[in-house]
Amino acid sequence: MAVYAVGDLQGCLQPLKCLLERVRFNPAVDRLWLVGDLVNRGPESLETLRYLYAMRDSLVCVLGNHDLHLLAAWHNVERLKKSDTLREILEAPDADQLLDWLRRQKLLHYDEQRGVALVHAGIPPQWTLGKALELAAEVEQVLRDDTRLKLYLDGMYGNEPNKWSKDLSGVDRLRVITNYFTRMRFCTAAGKLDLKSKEGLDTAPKGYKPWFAHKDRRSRHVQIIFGHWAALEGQADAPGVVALDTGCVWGGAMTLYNVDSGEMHRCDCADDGTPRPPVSQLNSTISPEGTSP
Ligand SMILES: [Mn+2]
Repeated sequence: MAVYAVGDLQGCLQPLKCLLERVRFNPAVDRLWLVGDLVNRGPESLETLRYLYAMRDSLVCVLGNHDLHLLAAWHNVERLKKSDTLREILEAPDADQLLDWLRRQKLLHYDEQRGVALVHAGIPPQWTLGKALELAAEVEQVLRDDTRLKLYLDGMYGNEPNKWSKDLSGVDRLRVITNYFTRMRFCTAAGKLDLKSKEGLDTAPKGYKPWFAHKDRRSRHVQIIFGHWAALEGQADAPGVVALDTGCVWGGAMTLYNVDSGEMHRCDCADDGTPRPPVSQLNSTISPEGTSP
């Protein structure tokens, strides 16, 4: 049995198939961990979701900002933006089945035996792994709760509050937890978020660093596998963190990581014949910042 983790798919199904063939992935015995952002921007979001749903028993999946955006659009189609490529999912006859599966996924996964965590954006420096798991579970419970789901999805957009406090309650509390796990890039040592800067490492405001670069980060004893940050190009310069978003949807590559051996595999995403946004748009469209989760 092998465990693999794969970077942001964003509707790019062919490179995923390329990687699974490369390692002769066997869904009967092997496991595939997904860092989230399964859909949006890429060419085959609906087919990607269907493909994953069909192999759901072999997957561990954490949600990304684009996945939450899809769930919000499922409940309120007005949430769709011009740059989204999610409408085909919402209009599919099997949409309810796929999205009901999606909303039962986690924000944070921890494999105790391996000492490895899986999360879309990261774990903020001020939280221990235990605290992070506890807070992720709060949001996961709301996602599964029909009576609270819509209120959460409508209220999750926005950049405030920009820092965790145990005194937060209601949708503000859920929003900041969600932003840490699914949108964070730069923050202070105390966990104050900057959600406005672009992806480039040189864009951080004074006092802010990549979440994983804070020396006293309380989850530093656990390996953390994450995606979301294509500009890192798979190079997070800190021990114990594995950055897997290598910008497939922008014509980069998709990366598959063997969690036990550390071996990396890449399949190129540029040559599958699908049209892509020019690289010049990368900064403005790489993630639905500002108004999206
Ligand atoms: Mn993302």
